[in-house]
Amino acid sequence: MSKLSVEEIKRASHGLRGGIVETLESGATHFEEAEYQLLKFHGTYQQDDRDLRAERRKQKLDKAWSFMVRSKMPGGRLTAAQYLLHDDLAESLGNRTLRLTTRQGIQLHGVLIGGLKEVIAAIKASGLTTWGACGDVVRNTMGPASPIQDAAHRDAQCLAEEITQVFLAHSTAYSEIWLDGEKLDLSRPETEPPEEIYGKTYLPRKFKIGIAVPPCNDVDLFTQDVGLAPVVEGGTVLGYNLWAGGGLGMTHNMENTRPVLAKPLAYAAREHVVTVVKAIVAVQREYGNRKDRKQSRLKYVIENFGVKWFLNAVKQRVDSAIALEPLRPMTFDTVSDRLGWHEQGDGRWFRGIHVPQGRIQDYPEGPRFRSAFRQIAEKLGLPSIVTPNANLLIHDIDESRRAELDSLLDRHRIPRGETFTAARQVAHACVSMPTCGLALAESERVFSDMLDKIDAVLAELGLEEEPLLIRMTGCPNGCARPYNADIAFVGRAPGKYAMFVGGSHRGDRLAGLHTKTVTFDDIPATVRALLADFSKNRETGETFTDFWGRSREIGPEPTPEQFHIEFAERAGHGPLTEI
Ligand code: SRM
Ligand code: SF4
Repeated sequence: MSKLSVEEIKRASHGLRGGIVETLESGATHFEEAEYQLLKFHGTYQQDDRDLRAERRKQKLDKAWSFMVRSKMPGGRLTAAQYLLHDDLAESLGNRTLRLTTRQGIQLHGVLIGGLKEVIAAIKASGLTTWGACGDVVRNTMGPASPIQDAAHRDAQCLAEEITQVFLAHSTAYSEIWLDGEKLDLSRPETEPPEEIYGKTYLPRKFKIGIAVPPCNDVDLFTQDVGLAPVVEGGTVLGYNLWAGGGLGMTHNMENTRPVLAKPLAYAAREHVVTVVKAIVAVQREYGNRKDRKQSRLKYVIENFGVKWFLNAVKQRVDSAIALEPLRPMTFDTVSDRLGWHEQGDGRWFRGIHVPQGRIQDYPEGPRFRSAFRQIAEKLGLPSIVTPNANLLIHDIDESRRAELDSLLDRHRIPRGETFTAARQVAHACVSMPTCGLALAESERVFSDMLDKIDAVLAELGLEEEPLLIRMTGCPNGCARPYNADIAFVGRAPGKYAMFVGGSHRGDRLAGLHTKTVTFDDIPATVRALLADFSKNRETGETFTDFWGRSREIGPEPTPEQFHIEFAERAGHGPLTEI
């Protein structure tokens, strides 16, 4: 029998049920393709331990199957109890680590099929959900991480919650499968709750929304399908600027796949923002490519039809009284997190803690992140926020308890991230090996070593304070958002990476292909050559981002057709044309 497409699987799934229950009850160690695709909508990915693959194959054993479970928290907010629950689950049913994600989620790895129901039910009971954390729906909505008590931050967080509620799929499959909810009589489809927003086949692909409060662009809003930022006047949020059509995934050497930064769309008054976002999603549902998943993101709809057409299509789907005006002026200065101590604005404090690659674990002889964060939640009862750079902010801290928190961190040998080089503070690498089924090269596990070497280069050149954005991924899908970084490494094959240069620490410029293949061992020397040039030729006060923008004769960023062409070759093509 020929393999069903994801569209066919969704259509035949009875609201994303498929045969998930049957497989769960069968005692199988893993799911077959159709159920595996549906499981994503429920917030879990089937994986296998890739470190063990070869040996198990030799021994004629099946793969070592397990599941990643992803919790979805709008704007990354976690109560102390919710944090503790994840830690408990990691201990009893996971691989004893937690992974903060680049969309402010939290992942458990290594859950066996027999533990899935308990894990998902417990997360739901804690007030969070895994429903729609993955799959062809609106994913976790990102919001400004800093818990600053002003109108813009508060409203952005409310909006992230509103968007989350509006875009939850209505199917009762989740409650039936994982929460022992009432079973739907599948012979009476009229009893199925209608999916007004998604329809029977949901969206053509994943859909991502992020809200930033300027000047901080921590959510990397230009990489989102829809990016939003509040316009504030006299302490009141009047409305939001909207950008649309960002997205990063591409395939090496495949010219019609490429990252795209979101384009300015419109300004909408606050009371109409959710309606406008719903209209944008509707256009993508209707026009997104359902035949080729490599062409199915909103970015290609907008690239193919143009922004003007797209804005008109959105206008046609909202009440004519809703004004979609030109964007109001605003600027962004950094995608970085606020590490260290900061005032919230309500007399209390928050503390940003750097978590290397977002992995919460206790390192033998090193920092004990897991024990420290457990105690912060358990003993101090403090809530936390996952940042878009996969760090953790602890907040709502009274002045009188700051010393207590610092001493707890010291006892667990947690380094002060705010003292790191500026580059290290914001650098990130995706999960990759051994859990990610798509990884072509290492990322998370080699990143700290690579940063140690780059730190040495920065020290040698006196660039420790330079706001340099460095990111790495194990494949071209772009989970650590490499393509708008100053310098990025994207896995091609074991030990080999494509190197991209020329994005920006503000997140507002696309990088270009510097070198098709650089080996892991050659990375420090290659970075050194770039930074030595910068150090020698920069103008006073110029950042690497600005230096690159000024000094590239061929233009700072590639046009779409140039994306897969190395700089050296592009240079031979003459000056850039306008995008
Ligand atoms: Fe991602 C697929 C991990 C953020 C683009 N991503 C995957 C999978 C599920 C692999 C798979 O499909 O089998 C990875 C699981 C690895 C593991 O073992 O945990 C994975 N993505 C992650 C996380 C955990 C990386 C991290 O270091 O934190 C992030 C989870 C965020 C969350 O909580 O929801 C994560 N992924 C992103 C981002 C960044 C973002 O959303 O801001 C991107 C780029 C932005 C974008 O979507 O364009 C991203 N992930 C992808 C893609 C490429 C999509 C495309 O349009 O081509 C895939 C592959 C796919 O969808 O086919 C993918
Ligand atoms: Fe896996 Fe690739 Fe995403 Fe890294 S970028 S987590 S290797 S899919």
